[in-house]
Amino acid sequence: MNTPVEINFDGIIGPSHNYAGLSLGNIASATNAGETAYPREAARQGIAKMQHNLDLGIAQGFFMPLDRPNEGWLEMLGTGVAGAEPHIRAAAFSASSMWAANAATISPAPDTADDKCHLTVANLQTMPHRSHEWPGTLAQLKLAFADRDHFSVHVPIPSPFGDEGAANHMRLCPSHDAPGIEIFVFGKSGGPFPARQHIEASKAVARKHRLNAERTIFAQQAEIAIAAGAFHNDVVAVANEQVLFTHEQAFEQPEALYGEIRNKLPEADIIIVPADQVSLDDAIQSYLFNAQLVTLPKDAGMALVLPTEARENQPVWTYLQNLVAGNGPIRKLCPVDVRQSMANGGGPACLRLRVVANPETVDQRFMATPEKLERLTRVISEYWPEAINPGELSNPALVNDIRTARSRLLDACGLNELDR
Ligand code: SUG
Repeated sequence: MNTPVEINFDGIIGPSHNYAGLSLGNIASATNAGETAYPREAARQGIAKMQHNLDLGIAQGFFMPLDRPNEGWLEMLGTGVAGAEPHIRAAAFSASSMWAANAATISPAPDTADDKCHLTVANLQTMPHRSHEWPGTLAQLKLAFADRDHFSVHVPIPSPFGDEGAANHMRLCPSHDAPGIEIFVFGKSGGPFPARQHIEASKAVARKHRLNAERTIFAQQAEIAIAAGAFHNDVVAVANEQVLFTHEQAFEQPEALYGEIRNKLPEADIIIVPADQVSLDDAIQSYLFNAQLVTLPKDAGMALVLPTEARENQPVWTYLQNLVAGNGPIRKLCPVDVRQSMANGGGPACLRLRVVANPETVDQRFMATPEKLERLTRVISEYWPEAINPGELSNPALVNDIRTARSRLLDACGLNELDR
């Protein structure tokens, strides 16, 4: 079995999961600031999503939560957990590495000049709480994809060029194991909100991944989409194999982009959701595009693994039901409950990083099986805090519980070398 397949690596939701309102431009994060979070329930929801995808017949992997609070980072800022101002303390505690779509950008081997799968860890420098993720993420990528015959792992793009990883990158191809085209979506401005992906970062990633310029596209994200709360492109568009499923208002120059895509990949199937059926606001509230658009085994077509919020939004659900009733490639809707992550602006697709590779070339400690997911659930049920309010982050007992919880998970996966 040497054919590369799509593997979804989910970020396990860490024991410090909380709602601190840290992400300007992310409506859910702002709305839920200060609410009590439920890390144990959150992590179980994440595991259930992974099990659901295994049940669909999709290869699944995972990444460990990072060591939080990040005391090394606080030290660089001349402070510590007890003395830090609340917004800095919250940034040090954030469990934001759960959103693995922001971990790195991936170019599978069929697209690259040296026939290796290239991964560039994202610098995430626009948001302070995410800017210190990359060293911990890089350590895991180097372990998981240590096989140098098949993978090439790159350090982050330097400042000041913000890079948010796969959330702003789409690949279209006839099938996962065939050469495809790669679309890098960058932001220029977003009204009152920051554009997090810089074009120079996207171009640098494309160069480092040794992509063919003829099969690479750079497209600007619509300013109105960012201003409406689509802080990453994967909130308004998703691609899988030959299908691009996108909101009409996702891109600044949609017609030019669709033309370039059809030109470079004639078999592309572009499904455009019109704003008069699903408004940008409904798209962002329901996260219908933050679905995992996956290819089902046995020629069963494609499925959208969606947040349950999409089922509760009437225009969105009506649109989706009509979509799967038609003759198009998307045939199945699978709502999953990831509400704890959703309340921080992270849907099913945010929680995963797609890597096209032969699973046998990946360090098996990062690959999921039903038994392993059960083992992880036992650790989570025993050690993850039940509830966290951002007001209690300075409590030393909580810090201790969070540390112990992560260590037990590393033990369970044989990944203690990731311990600090
Ligand atoms: O970067 N939320 C994340 C959500 C990331 C979603 N990822 C993708 N769209 N791929 C973010 O805005 C909120 C944390 C807080 O407010 O406590 C947060 O970081």
